[in-house]
Amino acid sequence: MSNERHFHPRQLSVYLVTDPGLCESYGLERTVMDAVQGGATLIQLRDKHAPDSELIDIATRLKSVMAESGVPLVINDRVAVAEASGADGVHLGQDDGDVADARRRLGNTAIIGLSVQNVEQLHTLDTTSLDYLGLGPVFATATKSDHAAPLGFEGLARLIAASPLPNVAIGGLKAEHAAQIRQAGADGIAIISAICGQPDPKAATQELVREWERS
Ligand code: TZP
Ligand code: MG
Repeated sequence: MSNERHFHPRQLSVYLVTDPGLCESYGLERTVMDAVQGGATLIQLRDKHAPDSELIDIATRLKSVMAESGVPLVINDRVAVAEASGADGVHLGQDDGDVADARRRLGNTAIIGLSVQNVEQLHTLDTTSLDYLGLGPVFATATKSDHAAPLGFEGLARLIAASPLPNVAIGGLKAEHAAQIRQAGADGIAIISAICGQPDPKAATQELVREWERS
């Protein structure tokens, strides 16, 4: 097998971030599989509270049900969970440790993303270790209680213009925002509540994909 990096920005198009609370009623696995069938291009398993052992089990199961789809699974924050579950990579925040260390541990083919909230943070990027950036929040959102000041479309466009890497926008985004997010130059939209916790996550994903593709 090749050891080359092979991440493609198109994999960011419609990016589902899971939330244990919002996915609860419909079921996490079912939500993820419906989103994959609806056209989601990347899944991030995000759970700030579950112990590693539980997340490893969840991630291993998700990897197995997602195997045929070819859609990658990345783990929020925890490199050890990605290593132990065979997930495709990690998504780290500014305070989640060294991206170079994550690259060393996960290898060249892993997908590694980093959250960025402002232009200053772009100046400290380790671009050789990273595949993509998550930029946001675009809007205020109840899904992340401690989020930074919202960027709005203009702030997002400024951040993207200064960004040396493929990027996905996040924070309060819905299908109706797809066109403006794409116009701002993003490679994708990352979504929690407009998929997770919707009565029909597959239909919600299909609508996001449709709006993204036509804009
Ligand atoms: N990072 C910035 S905003 C956010 C994260 C994880 C939450 C996005 O959730 P939603 O429900 O799509 O606004
Ligand atoms: Mg984090």
